[in-house]
Amino acid sequence: MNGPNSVSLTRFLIEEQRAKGKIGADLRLLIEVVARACKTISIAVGKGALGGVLGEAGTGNVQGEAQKKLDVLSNDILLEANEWGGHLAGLASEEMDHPHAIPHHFPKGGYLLVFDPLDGSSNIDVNVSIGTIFSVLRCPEGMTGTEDEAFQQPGTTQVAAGYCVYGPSTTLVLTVGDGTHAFTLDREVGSFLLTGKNLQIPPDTKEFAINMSNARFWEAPVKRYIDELVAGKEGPRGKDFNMRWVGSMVADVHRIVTRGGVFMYPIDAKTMDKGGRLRLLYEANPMSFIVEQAGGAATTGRQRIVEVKPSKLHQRVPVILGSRNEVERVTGYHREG
Ligand code: AHM
Ligand code: MG
Repeated sequence: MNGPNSVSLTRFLIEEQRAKGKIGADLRLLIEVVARACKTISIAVGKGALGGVLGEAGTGNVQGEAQKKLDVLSNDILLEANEWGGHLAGLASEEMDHPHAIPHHFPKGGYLLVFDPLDGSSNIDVNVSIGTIFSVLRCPEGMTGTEDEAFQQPGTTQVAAGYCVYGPSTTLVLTVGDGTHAFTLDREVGSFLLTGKNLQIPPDTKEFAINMSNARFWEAPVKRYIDELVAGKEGPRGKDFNMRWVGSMVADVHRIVTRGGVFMYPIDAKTMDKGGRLRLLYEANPMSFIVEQAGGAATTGRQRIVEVKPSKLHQRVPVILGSRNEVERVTGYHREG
């Protein structure tokens, strides 16, 4: 892959800026800085037990979840990398109650960055793929970027979104609203190289991802849909389906972006009072943008995810995304009730 004709992330972004006018210099800088932070996180993750970074941090986040050392470290890496560049008005993350203000001695810019620094916390200590998810918004007029409300924008306003999966290879998947593209980290050279241009999620699939242990809590439309898949060839779908559940949204979505499938974390009796399991602003919205730009679909079961108007920074939402025809089918079951 690496050679005279390889396209680095930098070159890709400059060409998007030059040829298509899709992005400006500030957004290009922002994405490059996030990518650089992901490289640093990738190195920390890769050291595993040797780096002394595994285990609990001994703290909790705003959502009452125990933080791992790597959750905290990844959050700090992203904050430090992004606060000095002059491209951001503010940053928010899963690991912080409220947005992080840009220190006064640094210039401020017009963008907001919101992220899940290390998604898949339960997989950190067991050497299973984990990742970073991020979304870029514009800071609304009249706001400073330190208010929760500044970030509470529907996903349709995202100007860029991406994730970086730390698996057997480190892969950054990105959209700036002009398709979804994948870049693999060349560890020797230290740069991300374009390895997948204009990824396309097949509209049909034989693979689904859901935490089956929640089956008894599901709503009727989800139960109906999954029962049909599990019934296989002998059931109403007339074909066998296969199930995969990594337990890291990044890894499950990356599989779907690569070869299709449907990913579901629906609302259920256990998460009803919270509105769902996954977070809207830094999990569901960026993943929905990426999936839609790759020809897939993403809904709550009742509404396109990116059209949900957030009322809280850490709002949760039901998630059904991936191969278009499957997402439409399960959304149809919700409509029928
Ligand atoms: P996290 O952000 O605390 O890691 O939680 C989000 C993760 C997702 O990556 C994954 O899809 C889901 O939680 C797994 O949930 P479960 O443990 O119920 O299978
Ligand atoms: Mg997460």
